[in-house]
Amino acid sequence: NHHRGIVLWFTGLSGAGKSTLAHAVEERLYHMDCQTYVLDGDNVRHGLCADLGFSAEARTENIRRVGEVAKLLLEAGVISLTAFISPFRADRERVRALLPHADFVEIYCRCPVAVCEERDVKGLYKRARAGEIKDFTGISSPYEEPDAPELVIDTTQLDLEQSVELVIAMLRERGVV
Ligand code: GGZ
Repeated sequence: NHHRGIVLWFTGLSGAGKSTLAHAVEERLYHMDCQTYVLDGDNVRHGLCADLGFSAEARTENIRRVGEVAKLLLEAGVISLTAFISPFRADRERVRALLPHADFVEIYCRCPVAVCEERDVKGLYKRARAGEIKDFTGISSPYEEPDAPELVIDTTQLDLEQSVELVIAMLRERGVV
C-alpha cells in the first residue's frame, strides 16, 4: 500500500477521547499496511518531556517538542497521530507553521467540559475540583478551541467506529491513503 506521511494533530480536553480515537485510527491504518506512530502523554511525558509540568510555559514547550518529533516522523514518511490537549491556539499554530501546508491536519475532539467531567475516567476532574491538581484544563486552566480545524469530531454524538470512519475518509479525500 502506498501512502504518504502526514501529521494528524488531535486536540481537545482531557477525557474528550483523543488518545482512544488516535489508537483506533492507527489500528485501522495498520490493517491498510500504513506506517504509523501515536504520540501521547503516555509515551512522551514520561521520557522526552519528563521535565515538564502543566504551567502554560511547560505546555508550550511540550507541544513544541512534540511538533518537532512529528516533523521528523513526517520526513520518514510516517503517519503520526498526536494526542495532546494542546490547549493554546498559538502553540498549535506554531506546529502548523513548522510543517508543509498539506501535511498537518488539526482534528478537534469536541466534548463539553461538563461531559468530560461526568465521564471522569481517571478521577482527575474530581481531584481538580477539590484543588488537588492545579492548572487543570477546563477547570483552572484554559482550553482555546480551534478556529478552523480540518476536522471536528463531536465525541458526544459519534461512537468510536463512526469517528474512525470520518478520519479515514478525510485521509482518502486528501490522497494520503
Ligand atoms: C490537564 C493533566 C494535568 C493538568 C495531569 N491539566 O486524561 P489524561 O490525564 O490521561 O490526559 C491529561 C494529560 C494531559 O497532558 P498533555 O501533554 O496532553 O497536556 S498539554 O497538551 O496541555 O501539554 C491528564 C494529565 O495529563 N494531566 N495534570 N493540570 N491534564
